[in-house]
Amino acid sequence: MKNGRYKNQNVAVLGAGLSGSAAALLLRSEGAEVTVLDSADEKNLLKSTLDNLRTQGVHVICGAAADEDSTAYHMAILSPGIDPASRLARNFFSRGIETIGELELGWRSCEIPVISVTGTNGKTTTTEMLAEMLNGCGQRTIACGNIGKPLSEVAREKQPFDVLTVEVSSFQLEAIRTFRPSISLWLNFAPDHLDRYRSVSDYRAAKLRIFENQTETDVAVINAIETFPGIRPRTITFSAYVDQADFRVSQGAIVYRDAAVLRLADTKLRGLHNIENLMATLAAGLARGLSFREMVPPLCAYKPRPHRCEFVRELDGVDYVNDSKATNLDAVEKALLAQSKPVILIAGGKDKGFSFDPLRSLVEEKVRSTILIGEMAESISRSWNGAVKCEIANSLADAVERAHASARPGEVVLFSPGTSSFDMFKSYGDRGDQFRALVRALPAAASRSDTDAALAQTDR
Ligand code: UMA
Repeated sequence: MKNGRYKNQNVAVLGAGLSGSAAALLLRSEGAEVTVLDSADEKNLLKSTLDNLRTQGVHVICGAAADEDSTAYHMAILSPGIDPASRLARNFFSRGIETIGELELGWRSCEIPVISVTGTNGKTTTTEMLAEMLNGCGQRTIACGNIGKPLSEVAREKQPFDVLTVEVSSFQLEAIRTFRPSISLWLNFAPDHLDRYRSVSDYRAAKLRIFENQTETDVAVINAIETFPGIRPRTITFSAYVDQADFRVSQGAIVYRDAAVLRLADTKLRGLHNIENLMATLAAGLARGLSFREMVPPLCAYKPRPHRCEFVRELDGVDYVNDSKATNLDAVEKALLAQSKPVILIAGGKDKGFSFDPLRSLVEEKVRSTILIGEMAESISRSWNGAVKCEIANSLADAVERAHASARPGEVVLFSPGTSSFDMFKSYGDRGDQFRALVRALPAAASRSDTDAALAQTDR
């Protein structure tokens, strides 16, 4: 018989993805009887995940039976991707069953201080860079949370870390109760996820919960161009756009209170948005008691992850850049601003409830031609009609072909979709991997004309 804080409790876990699976295994390890419920049919879920859960004594209910389950539970754990307005979640709220998010569950079992990172864009880069920097400075940590490894999994594994570096999304924060990071990072804010939230202010309110349980002894690293009335933690501010901040930019360097601490040319990151990510990382390190002398070498060694303005190749004088991680307009704007060459833009994807109108003037300025894909192709074409040439492609392969055919030497083909991938792909990673493979398979001009000549021969 297992012991633990959930002994003899009957707990439901909603969702059989990464979060649900991690939550179920943590609860089992702490003595609970666990049922995982998922609205999808069993054949559409990962067999290895379900097999592993069942081997650990977890009961699994899938499909319509999950949405209609009427068993009594002590509490329920909600996966972040499940909308509280979904049938599955409402079935628990309407019965008054205490429902918390997976992040909150992981936090309750976690005995290690937490640094948490939120923001509309740059969360993953900053979380990963911060974790690499802390480890490089001898503070043992792991990058977890929305980045891919759920906090509940880290809490169950009980490895000897000094601090946890946790990427947190609005979906996770909206279901917290006591989650209290000792250091919180707020990178930036822009409209997103309007398919889930009724308004931009609802989305911001969910994110602001990162500060909710922090006290005067905690630290908030915040973007100086935003206001956060009434937050309790001590603040460290940063900005690449204004000078009234603890961290700012001057003469090609990041400056902290008038002393240059990091030369930008020494890092592998480019663009003002990445400078802010670097500033926030330095600020978090400072709050952990590190010196700039310790922090700078690992920061300069950090290489950004794939799918974030990732240079794929140069072909016939044209650069190909994979920015599949751009799942909102703010990210496309930053990717466009970072380009110094005329752009052939491939954009489009799932309809998340917003229009591409706000990018119209920037697109007119930076983009020579656009190729649109996915659910939003028609709507983006309407938004940018008259500002730039818009073509609609019937697949990503077709879009890459069209871009290759029309790009001229000295231009850049930028794949920055501006919305999420789930209409055509498994994830932004899958979408970016497919783009990269398609680009790598493109023939160079010489071999293209060889092929054309060979085809012409055959035709004759
Ligand atoms: N499901 C239902 N009923 C519903 C809806 C979904 O049962 O009404 C089920 C699905 O059938 C599926 C499961 O819920 O089996 C999926 O749950 P999930 O969407 O929470 O996915 P996880 O695999 O648990 O991944 C989540 C995060 N996903 C989302 O927030 C959408 C991952 O972030 C995160 O890496 C992971 O937990 C570990 O913490 C991804 C993401 O896209 C990267 N995040 C958004 C973003 O970054 O913009 C917020």
